[in-house]
Amino acid sequence: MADPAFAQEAADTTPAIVDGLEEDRPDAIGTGLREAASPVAEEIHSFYELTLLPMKLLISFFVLGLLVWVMIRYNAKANPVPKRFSHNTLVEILWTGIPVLILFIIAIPSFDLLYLEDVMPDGQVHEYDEAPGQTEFQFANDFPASRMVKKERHLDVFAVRGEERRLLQPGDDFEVEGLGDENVLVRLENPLPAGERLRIVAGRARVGAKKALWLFGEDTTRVIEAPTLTIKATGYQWGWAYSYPDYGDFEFDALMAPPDATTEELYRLATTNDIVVPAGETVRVITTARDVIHSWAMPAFGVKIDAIPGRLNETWFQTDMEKTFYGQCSEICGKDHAFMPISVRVVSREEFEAWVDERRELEGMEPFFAGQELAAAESGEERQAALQQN
Ligand SMILES: [Cu+2]
Repeated sequence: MADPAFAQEAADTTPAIVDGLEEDRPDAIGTGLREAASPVAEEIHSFYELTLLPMKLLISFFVLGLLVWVMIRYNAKANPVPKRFSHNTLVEILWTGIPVLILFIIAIPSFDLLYLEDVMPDGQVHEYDEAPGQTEFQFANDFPASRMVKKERHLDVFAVRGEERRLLQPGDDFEVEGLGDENVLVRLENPLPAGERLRIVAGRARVGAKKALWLFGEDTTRVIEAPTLTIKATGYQWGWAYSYPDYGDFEFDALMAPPDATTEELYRLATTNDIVVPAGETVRVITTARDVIHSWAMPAFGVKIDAIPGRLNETWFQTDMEKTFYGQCSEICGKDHAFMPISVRVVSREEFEAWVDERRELEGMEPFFAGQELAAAESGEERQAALQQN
C-alpha cells in the first residue's frame, strides 16, 4: 500500500500490535474451523460437528457407492442389453421425501441458532451479600411479559467464593417458587458455608450442549448475561468507524495497518486501531454503513452481520479469552473490499477501563472510570492517592 494518505492516518493512531497478547488469526494451512471463542461460535461448531458433518459424509459415501455400483453392474460389458423403463414411482417418492426430511433435520437447530444470534441476551445478575444461615433469596422478575423468567432452566444459581463459582443443582441444592410471577424466591436446601455468597443469573438466552439432546457428555448449558457495553460499527469504503456510546460516544477509525506497522503474518488482518472489550462480558454490536453494504464478521465469535446504509443491525458476542481476534468485511463492497480487516482486543476489566479513559482523553473528555474514583474519594488524601494512581 503506497497510498500516502493511508499511511499518514495510520501513523497518527496507536500501534497495531500489542506486545504479549495472544493472537487469534486464520492459519495459512489450516483446514478446520477456527477455535470457538464465544457461546454462539461453540453452538455453531457443535451443530456442524454433530449434525452437518456426519450428514454430509453419509450422503457423499452413499452417492459414491451408487456411482461405483452403476459403473460395475451396468457397464456395457456386464449389461449388454439395457432396460428401457423411464419411471419408478417408489424411487421418485424416496428421492423427494428423504431430502425434505434431511432439510427439516437441519432447519430446526438452525432456527435455534439464528434466534440465539439475533435476540439480545437479557440475563440479569442478582448478587447477594454473604449471609450465614440464610436460605431464602428473593429477586424481582421484572422482564417484559414475553421475556419473563418462567422455567427453572431460565435460572442459574451459583455459590461464589472470590473468583470461583460453583453451580448449584435445581432439586438437589435449591427449589424455586414464583416462576412467572413478579417475585421469585430461591430456597436453598442448606445455607451456604462461610465465605460463599449467592449469585443468581436469570434470563432466557441459554447456550451450551444439552444432555437430553445428545444423551452423553456434560450438561454445559448456561444463561447469558445482558450486555454491559455497546459498540457501534460503521462500515465505509474502505474501513470501519467505531464508537462507544456508553462512554461519551468517543469514536475512532480502524483502517488496515500498512505493512511497516505490522508483521508479515498479520498484514491485511491488523488494523490501525483495535476495538477493545472486557473479557467475560456480553457486548452488543450495532452495525450500519455510510455508503454501500458491508458486513462485520468475526469467525471466532460466530458473528457475521450486514452493515447497511440507513439501517441498524444488532448482534452480540461474549468471550472469556484474552486475545486479539481478527476478522474481515464479508460483503463485497468495492475495489478495496479485501483491505478492511476487523480486530477485537479482549482484555481484563481494569485494562479496558484504562483504555476507555485514554480514548476519552484523546477527545478532550474527562476520565470516566478514574473520574468515579476521584468523586468517591472523600478525604483529600484519598483524592491525592486516586490522582496518583491514574
Ligand atoms: Cu466492506
